[in-house]
Amino acid sequence: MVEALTAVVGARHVLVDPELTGAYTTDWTGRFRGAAAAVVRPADTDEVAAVVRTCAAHGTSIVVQGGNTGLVGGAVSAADQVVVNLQRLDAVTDVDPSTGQLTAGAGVTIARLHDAARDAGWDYGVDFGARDSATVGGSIATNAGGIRLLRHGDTRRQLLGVEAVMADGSVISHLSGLEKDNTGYHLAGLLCGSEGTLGIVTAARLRLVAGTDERVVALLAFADVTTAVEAAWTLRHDLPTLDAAELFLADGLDLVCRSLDLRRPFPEHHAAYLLVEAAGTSDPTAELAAAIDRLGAADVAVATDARRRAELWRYREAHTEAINTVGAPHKLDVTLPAPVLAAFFDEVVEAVRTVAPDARTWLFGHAADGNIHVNITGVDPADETVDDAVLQLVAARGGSISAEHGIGTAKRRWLHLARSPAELAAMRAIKQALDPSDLLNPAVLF
Ligand code: 2HG
Ligand code: ZN
Repeated sequence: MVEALTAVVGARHVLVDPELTGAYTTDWTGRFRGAAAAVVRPADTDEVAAVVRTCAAHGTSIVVQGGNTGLVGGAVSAADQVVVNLQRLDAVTDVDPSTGQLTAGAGVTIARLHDAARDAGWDYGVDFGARDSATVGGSIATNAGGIRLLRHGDTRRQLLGVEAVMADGSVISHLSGLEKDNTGYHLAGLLCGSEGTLGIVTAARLRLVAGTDERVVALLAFADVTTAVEAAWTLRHDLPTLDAAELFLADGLDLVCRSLDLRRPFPEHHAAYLLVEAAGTSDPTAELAAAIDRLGAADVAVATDARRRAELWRYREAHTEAINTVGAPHKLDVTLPAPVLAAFFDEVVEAVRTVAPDARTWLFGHAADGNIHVNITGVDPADETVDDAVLQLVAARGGSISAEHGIGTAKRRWLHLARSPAELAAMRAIKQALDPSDLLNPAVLF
């Protein structure tokens, strides 16, 4: 099989030495450690199709991978599998500044996509902390949400069409970018969020959003979580230019400042913080300041210039790397309905304490859409007791067990908490129809 794969992509792009494959077989957090028969790096859609046919002929299943920044073990392979890494499919083509569309290869990073959109006088509506490594393909596979979802929606909303290699090696290509096109099943929408289980997305036609160059960031401090959460919802209603509303807590801020050697943002300590960004075509500072006045914040820091804005964002975005310095975390990315969101903060800490008294729970996330990242450190990577306690609580409160990271291999045990037997049967029927031999990401989702 390795010989046949080498004939397709060239010897340089088939890796079998564990020294070389290691970076592709361990996830970003270090919690999920896999292996691989080979890591293959095809250059284009035709090579991906040939790789799929080769693996199928050898009865070897495939794990699809982009920037390997996923947080649910969805791109971590086993010793008898082939990793198909798509980072070389990194072309941005057919940029159309008049309609605000472009085509991006699966391996284009989210940061590069933003640059390409801005070069065309537009912007891309989805953004998140892993932007420098995460890829278009991975963001489609997981239907990534991120920090601007409250304004521009999720990745699926940006998707006009895809090119994809199916499990039988056939290629579907729908990159014309027609805005109105109700002609049968929306296959791009189906592949988006399917976590590589139905087909391998190799390129996407993406809708861009109008550029909003005038930006202001404010960090607000609150005496309690309830006031901070309510502030996020109030801003969502009162401030049409709201681009992001991100929440974190006192212990998370302490950890970030300690591990990254950052100066604290305020002289006093506060229980909860809300990082808010407003963006428009004219300066939104006065509008933001007026909205903030009504929120009951204990302290406020405002930044208009790019350097200072980035400094304020750092307190929020550095949570992921700061938590990793404590140890490989269990990550439970969940959404709660608005009415129970604030109470969830205490409830989840208590739920974890009950089953793992020595664990630490870190809470932060996208407050305005109810998405909280529950990170738990001090627990063995393989011990799923805390995962079970948190996800059962989330389901009992009417929430989602995966807001934006996907199910991967990490949460498939709990999929039944989020989907009815009839929904699961429909999902399995789709998988069976499109990938009857279980060739693509067989350990993911089900
Ligand atoms: C974020 O919002 C990412 O920063 C990562 O979704 C969340 O590290 C996490 O748990
Ligand atoms: Zn997030």
